[in-house]
Amino acid sequence: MTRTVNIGAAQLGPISADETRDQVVARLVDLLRQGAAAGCDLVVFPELALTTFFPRWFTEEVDGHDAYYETSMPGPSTQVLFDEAKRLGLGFAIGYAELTEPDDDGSVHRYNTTILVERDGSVVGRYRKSHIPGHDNDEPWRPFQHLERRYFEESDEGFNVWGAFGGVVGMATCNDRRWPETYREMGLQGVEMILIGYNTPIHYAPDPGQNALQGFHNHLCMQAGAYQNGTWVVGVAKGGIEEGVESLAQSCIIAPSGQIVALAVSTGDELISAVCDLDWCANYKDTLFNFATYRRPELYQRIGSQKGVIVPDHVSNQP
Ligand code: ING
Repeated sequence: MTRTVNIGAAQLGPISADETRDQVVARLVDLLRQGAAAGCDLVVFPELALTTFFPRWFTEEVDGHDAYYETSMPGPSTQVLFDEAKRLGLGFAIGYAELTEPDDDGSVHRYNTTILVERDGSVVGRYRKSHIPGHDNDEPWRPFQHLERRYFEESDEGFNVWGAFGGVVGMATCNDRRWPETYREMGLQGVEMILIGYNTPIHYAPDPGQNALQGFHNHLCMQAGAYQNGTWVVGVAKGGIEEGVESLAQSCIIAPSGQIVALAVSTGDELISAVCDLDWCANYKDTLFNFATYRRPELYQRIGSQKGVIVPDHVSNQP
């Protein structure tokens, strides 16, 4: 019996700063219904799917954007999303800004979070973004800010996987997809589908030469991650021109072969879907990328210990 999951990637167009949660959730519900009509079991929403990408603006106080965070999930505005998904018999994954309850010392924590919700409405997985890009203070030379390092903490929880939708599901967020370790950490845990939401401005201020390559780099890293770990990868964008900043769309569903099997064609709200055969993963996990047989972990961390290897100054001999 082949294990298949019908996965929908629910790409979002721009979310303006003054769009209310209820207005955004109405768009998400519409995409859920499109997913149900397409026979989806699981619909994947982007990173920060409930609000505009607020780290593009500097606030003097770090809590200056707290109105864009969720203190509970589901919360007052998102309960309808959970209810509709359950009514439709759909699971979903959604990225949002998480503001934690105060610790005993009164401190709170801010994470760029994604949760995985099964078809019965239960939250079965939570991932907090590990690789936080950008900068942590105002840099006026930029046409817009990318202050994720001001508004989100780096999570120390690492990359985990969950048994759900008949397979092994992992999650990552945006910049995580550019790091090969992201996929391998989950590949070593037998992941069969990795869900990745992203908000990616086309303009990369530190090196504008990369602007024209944003689409290429986006698919390059996810296709490589899928192939080298024998897993499905679902990349879901919030794209289009949001508050004057053009962001990459090109949401896609990638097979364990590295092939793109579904691709968004717009920069707006768009659902793409594919019936994903999870048993296809074994074609790679059990052959080319049979880690137990062919992988050499004992070699990989010995930076510079090999004779004659010139180690650049910036690469230290990690303990
Ligand atoms: N965004 C971007 C990403 O990694 C970025 C940051 C933009 C990096 C452009 C490089 C080039 O896709 C998030 N949210 O991580």
